[in-house]
Amino acid sequence: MRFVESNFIKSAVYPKDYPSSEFTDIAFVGKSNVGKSSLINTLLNRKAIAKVSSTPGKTRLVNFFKIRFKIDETDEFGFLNFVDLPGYGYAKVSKTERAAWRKMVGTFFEERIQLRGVIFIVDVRHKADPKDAVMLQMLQNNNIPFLVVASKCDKIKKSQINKYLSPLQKAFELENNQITHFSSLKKIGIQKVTNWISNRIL
Ligand SMILES: Nc1nc2c(ncn2[C@@H]2O[C@H](COP(=O)(O)OP(=O)(O)OP(=O)(O)O)[C@@H](O)[C@H]2O)c(=O)[nH]1
Ligand SMILES: [Mg+2]
Repeated sequence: MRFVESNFIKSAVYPKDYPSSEFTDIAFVGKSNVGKSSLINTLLNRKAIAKVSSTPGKTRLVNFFKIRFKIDETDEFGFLNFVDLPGYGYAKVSKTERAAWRKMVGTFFEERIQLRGVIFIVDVRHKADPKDAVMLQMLQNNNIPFLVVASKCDKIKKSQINKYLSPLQKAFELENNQITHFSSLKKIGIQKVTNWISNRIL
């Protein structure tokens, strides 16, 4: 699969505002500032279709993008939606906002029937975080297939990647094929993530 064209559709909070679409969704979740929006841009080979910011908490709504893809070794094309979900775990967020986030993301997982899988992004340098464990539980409770993507791997030495991935894999009780590393800066891991998405969609 190769992503050939992408367009922002809309932002939403409530299911009534989700774009109705006959196409399936792949969503992106993770703590604030882990690089969700950057990863989307990198996969799509776009500079800034998803808004990237040095200020955490930039993505506050559920953002939908329509993606046209080409299927490998054929002349066939198809469509899917990418969904950039707001990040969690940002310290300067009130209790009320936190509850609103939980409701917004929880409702999306429960009600978006065409959701086929989630790319769950963590910072490769960070130890297993209880907030991520809560997210994992939300995904498992809703039977949503997920791939853990350890981002910003350009920040560590190549030879150290397994040293960082193994404890995460262990803590989250993941199979080998449920975790991979990624760098938007160095464009590492694009193929693995794309293949996972392809297997969920095709
Ligand atoms: N070194 C490095 N920095 C990255 C990478 N990906 C993202 N960043 C930086 O991390 C910061 C946050 O990136 P975003 O893509 O906005 O992160 P996000 O998870 O969408 O953040 P929120 O929407 O605020 O939750 C920005 O300063 C990015 O430039 C990466 O692969 N390597
Ligand atoms: Mg973002």
